[in-house]
Amino acid sequence: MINKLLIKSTPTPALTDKPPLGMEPVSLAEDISRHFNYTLGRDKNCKSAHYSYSALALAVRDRLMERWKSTAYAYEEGDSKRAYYLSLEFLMGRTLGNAMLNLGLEDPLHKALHELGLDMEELVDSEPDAGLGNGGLGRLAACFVDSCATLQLPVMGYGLRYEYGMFRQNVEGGQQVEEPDHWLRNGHVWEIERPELAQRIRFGGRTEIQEGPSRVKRVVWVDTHDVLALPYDIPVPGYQNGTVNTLRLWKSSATDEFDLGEFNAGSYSESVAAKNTAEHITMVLYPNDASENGKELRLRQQYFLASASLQDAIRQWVRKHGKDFSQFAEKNCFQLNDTHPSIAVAELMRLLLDEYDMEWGEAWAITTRTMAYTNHTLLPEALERWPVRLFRQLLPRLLEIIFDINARFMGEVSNRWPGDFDRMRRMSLIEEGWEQQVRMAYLAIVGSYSVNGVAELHSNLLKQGLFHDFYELWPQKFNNKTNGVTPRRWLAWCNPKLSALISETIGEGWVTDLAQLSKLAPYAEDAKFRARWREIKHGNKVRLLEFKKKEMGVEAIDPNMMFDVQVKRIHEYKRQLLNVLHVIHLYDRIKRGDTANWTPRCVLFGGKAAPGYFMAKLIIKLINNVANVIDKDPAAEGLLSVVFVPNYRVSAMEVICAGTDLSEQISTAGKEASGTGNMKFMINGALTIGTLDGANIEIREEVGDENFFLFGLTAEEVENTRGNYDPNAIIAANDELHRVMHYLEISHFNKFEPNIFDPIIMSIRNPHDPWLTAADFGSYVQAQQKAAAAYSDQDAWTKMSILNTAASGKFSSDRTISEYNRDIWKLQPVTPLLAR
Ligand code: 26Q
Repeated sequence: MINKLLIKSTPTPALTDKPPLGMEPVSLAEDISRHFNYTLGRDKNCKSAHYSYSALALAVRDRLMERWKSTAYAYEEGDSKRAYYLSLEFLMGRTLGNAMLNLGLEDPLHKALHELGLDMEELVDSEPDAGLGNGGLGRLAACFVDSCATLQLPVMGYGLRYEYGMFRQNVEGGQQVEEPDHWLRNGHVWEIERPELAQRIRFGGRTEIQEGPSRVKRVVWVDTHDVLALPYDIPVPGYQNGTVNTLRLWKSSATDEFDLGEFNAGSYSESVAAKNTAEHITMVLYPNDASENGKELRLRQQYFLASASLQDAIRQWVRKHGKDFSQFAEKNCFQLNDTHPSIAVAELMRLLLDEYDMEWGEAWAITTRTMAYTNHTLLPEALERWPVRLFRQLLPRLLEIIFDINARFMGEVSNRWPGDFDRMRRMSLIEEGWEQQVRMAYLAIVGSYSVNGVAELHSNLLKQGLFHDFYELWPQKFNNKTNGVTPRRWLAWCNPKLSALISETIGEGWVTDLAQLSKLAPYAEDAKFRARWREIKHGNKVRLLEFKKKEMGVEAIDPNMMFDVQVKRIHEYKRQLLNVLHVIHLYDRIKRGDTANWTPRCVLFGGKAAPGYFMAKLIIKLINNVANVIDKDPAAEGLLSVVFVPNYRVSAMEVICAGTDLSEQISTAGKEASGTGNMKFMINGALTIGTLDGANIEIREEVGDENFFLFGLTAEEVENTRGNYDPNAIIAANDELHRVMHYLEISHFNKFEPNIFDPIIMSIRNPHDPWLTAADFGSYVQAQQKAAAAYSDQDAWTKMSILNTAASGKFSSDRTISEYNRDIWKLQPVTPLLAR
């Protein structure tokens, strides 16, 4: 149903010429108080920070709302080309602080809250994180929508509104214990429900061939079990530019007539159960950041997102252009965040063929001119595959379309390489074997006009390895887009003191043009500037210690220690284990009395393990056991301290990255596609110790080798080591590693838990260890020694810290998004009516 009122009033003065809401302290205080008393119905006896937070958030939301509408009108009026970022994950974290910053409301709100006797920090901290993602890929999506709004690009994020986000992590007896994250329990002020835009999603059933009036035969998908997709819109403000874009999250819900059908058949309980299956789809985020193979509910989630989003985009198109799709590909682009939403390729075909009666050729031309695919992993085991059997059962019409796409594609391959049957087998969308599987990455490549990796090395390795056959066929599809992070959250918001110093020194332009940070480089030679830089880092370290104390109780740590930090998902390829082995080595040195010229260090770990990932959970246990032994040993006091911060999340990183001295980026070369934590640390003046992996390579290129602690095998050396790796010989030849292994092998850290770390010991000693931990230990220890020595010269360290921030401009997601736009989306920026 088209809303006549809205259409009529589209840009009429009545709606747009209302005086904008006041942005000064008095109006703000009035609105906060009105929301507290009337919208929320509270009074002076209400002491809960939650309601004050909600009142504040609603006052801020009102200011977003005006700009949100005026942005929507501007896009509508200009008939702009649009891009849609399809992602199963958006790891947004908190919204309030970011909204205040982007609306330029921080100062006036400070004053308003002061008048009302409220504490801004307490209110900001009472907001739960929106943890609708696992890690890098989900946070990247959040940084990207921020940059799109700041660049005034008409881009909408499409995702799922999970009832339960990423689990909360507790540590009990050194072990990870998962707790559900019911983040919506106290309501979510930032979302607007749009039931009028609900979409119907089909599952199950079967296909039939029917005689149609216009065509000889027509496929229809019948006897389906339908589910409704309800959109919830979240505002995404640009930085002080009047643009507010939309993140549209879908929630699943039962349809009415489905219930009724079952009810009429007399099976009331079955109908309630069916309602349950419908509502389960968006119940929980899969907490696994490597593919969890074959889970039906996950495939339901993926199709639900793809179908609802495509139908929504097509609805907008048809409203304006009717059923004329001739310009659709010029005006729309769908960016697929990994293969997770890649069923969209087949779904767009289905919608065009079956719902809009298009011919195959025309539909395929539109699909392959609108889809673009980003790959985020090189690990072959993480490539998504779905059993054909599951597809046939859940999405029979989509399976037919995938087979049709494959038949035509195989024709193309055999044209290009006649008789090369091995190549056809390798490139087929269908993997043969004891059970046929659909290869989702190949579906994404075949259906897209652009395929990109997320750092130079990663993109090159895709072309040489994983996707080599496809690169030979379509070299022009392949490109690189090195990741970035938003400077608003990851410097302006999370490090206010450093931001103020930077703005005072080089002006405020860096907030939307991070390359301007290079103007800081000369100040590395200015002793006064260095002193202020150092003082701010010290303050941030104190803040980090307070955060740690709040999260896990007291225990004094000296802020003058070097803060050596590794926070990220726990994965064997990320090698938290290598870091622990170095910690044990430092402990061994202390026990041997080898502490001349010692640099005191606090080694901080944080990160979640997938609940079913045994080795990752065991590594958490090892970190905690080692931390325990070291913290109880008076010999280590003041020299070495180890901390595992439980429940690592976006809002924790905001405190952690600002207070870090040394950033650990130590994955086995060739395994980390890019990394983005590495960038957040660099921007905030941490030095990196790292391998030549992912974006580390580009970080080192930007800052120079003299300001980076490099170690380890290269990706090429890693590949060449396969088959002739002898970790036991390395251990025997390296006294330091030998001693570390001895500590583990005499159960020094698990005296009362016999053998629990045996799997870890065996993995290090295994000649087939894919992560080559022993191979890189020696050079890692050397690089760590260099870092320690450098830190003991505080003046030299501070210079390097300043130079790291100064060289970090490339790693803004604004730069990344400008490149996506220049090479892939080709959108025009749009200034809304209510600019600012
Ligand atoms: C797939 C199928 C079923 C269940 C879960 C999944 C799944 C979910 C999340 C698979 C992978 C992920 C997340 C991957 C991820 O975060 N990759 C990281 O992406 C970052 C952004 O590009 C890179 O910087 C990191 O290097 C990469 O590891």
